[in-house]
Order: sequence, then structure tokens, then C-alpha cells
Amino acid sequence: MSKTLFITGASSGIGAATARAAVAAGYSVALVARSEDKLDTLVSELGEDHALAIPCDVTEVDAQVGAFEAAATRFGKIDAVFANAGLGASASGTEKGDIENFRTMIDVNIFALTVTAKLAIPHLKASKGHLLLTGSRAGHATLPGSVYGATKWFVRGYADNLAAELSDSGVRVTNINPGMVDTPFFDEAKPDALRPEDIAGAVMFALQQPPNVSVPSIQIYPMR
Ligand code: NJP
Repeated sequence: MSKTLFITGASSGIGAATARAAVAAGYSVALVARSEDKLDTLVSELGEDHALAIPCDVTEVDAQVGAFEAAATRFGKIDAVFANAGLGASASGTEKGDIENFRTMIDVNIFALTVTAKLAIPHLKASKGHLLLTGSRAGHATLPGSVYGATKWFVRGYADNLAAELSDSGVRVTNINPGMVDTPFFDEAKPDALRPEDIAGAVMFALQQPPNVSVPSIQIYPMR
């Protein structure tokens, strides 16, 4: 039986690229995001034998419960979970920032991520699996007034706390910290940035280590 990777934020960018890389490496993938049309297109590309579209707003707890149930029912077990759904700021800083955007960033980047981690744990304990969280270079830097950056400082701290909680369970935890990546996260193209495939490669590197190796954190930045 092939291994199963559950990916949030799978409809575009880093999540979609990781789904492609994982299927190429022999994984089955459970694809979670709100955009059903994009997930269906990705399933058509990857093949229904290896990919399942699970339309879900990760800020809704019941929807995430259903997503994990659907993935486990379809593939029998979940070997890895990539908590990757996230969004950025509509304006930089706190003074110029938009309060509703603060709420949405905190809901998706922080609250929903904790729900994904909690729901993942029983599956990953059973499979001696792997939990990966998308942080950011912004969680390793001081960006004036940035609420987005602070959500990624949360991810950085939370990944370490989860690793400590799970240290005796055989579950590995990896915090993936990209620099700028050319994805729909931005409204305009970023030609000097990393490609989503670069981050997918980092995720697969962490996933494919032998059982005696832990990769707590990867920082992957563009050269320019
Ligand atoms: O962006 P994008 P990335 N419920 O916009 C999903 C971090 N990061 O791949 O729901 C469920 O292509 C959304 O799906 P949909 C970043 O913070 C990026 O670059 O259909 N899903 C889509 O699949 C984030 O954590 C850069 O709209 C929800 C996905 O999230 C991660 O990388 C740098 C959702 C976003 O895909 C992936 O971002 C860095 C919800 N409520 C960290 N809300 C960068 N691009 O430069 C959103 O350091 N999604």
C-alpha cells in the first residue's frame, strides 16, 4: 500500500506542487482547500487512483474533521500531514493593515493550523508518521508591524512545541520556512523568487529521510 500525504492549501502554489512531487514519489494525496474546481483539475492531472479532492474551509473545525475522515476512509491510513494553508497581508504593517485581514490571517495561519495538527496526531501516531508545517522566512525576521510575520513566528514556536509533545511517539515534525515563492500568494509575478517546486523538493527531502533522521526545520530562500 502506498503512503498517504494529507495536504491543506493544496489547490495552488506550494501545496499543489507538493502534491505533484508526492505522487511522482509514489504517495497518494488527499487534497484540501476551498476551491473545488482547482482540486478537481489537480485530481484529473494526478489520477483518481492517487488523489482525492476534499473541498474544505480549514477554519471550520467540523469540515476538517470530515476531511481527515474522508482521507482515512479512502486511503486506509494517513502517513504524513502537510499543514500548509495560509494567506498574507492585504496591506503591510499594523497601522495601515486591515482588521478583517488580521482576523482571517490569524484564523487560517494560526487557528486552523492548530486544528489540523490536533486532528492529525491520532493518525500519525498510528502510522509513526510525519507532520510538516509551512512557516516562513517572515517567522525568522523582524518585519515592522507585520501581523502576517507574527503568525509565522507562531508556526515556528508551535512546531517546536509539537515536536516536544510528540518526541516519544515516533512522529516527526518539520517546519518548512520558505523565502519568497512565486505563487498566487502574490497578485503579481515574482520572477526572482523561488518556484513552488523548490519548496515541494524540500518537503519531499524531509519526508524521505530514513526513520532514524529528524529534520526539525528547513529554511529555503531565493539566491536573490
Ligand atoms: O500561496 P497560494 P502559497 N481553507 O495562495 C489555501 C506560505 N508562504 O502556496 O481555499 C482552506 O498559492 C488556498 O486554497 P483555497 C503561506 O503563508 C508563502 O505561496 O482554494 N484552504 C491555497 O490552496 C502559506 O502558508 C510564501 O483558496 C485555504 C493555499 O491556501 C503557504 O506558504 C512565502 C484557506 C494558498 O496557496 C502556501 O502559500 C512564505 C481556507 N480558509 C510562506 N485559505 C510565498 N508565496 O512567498 C487559504 O515564506 N487556503
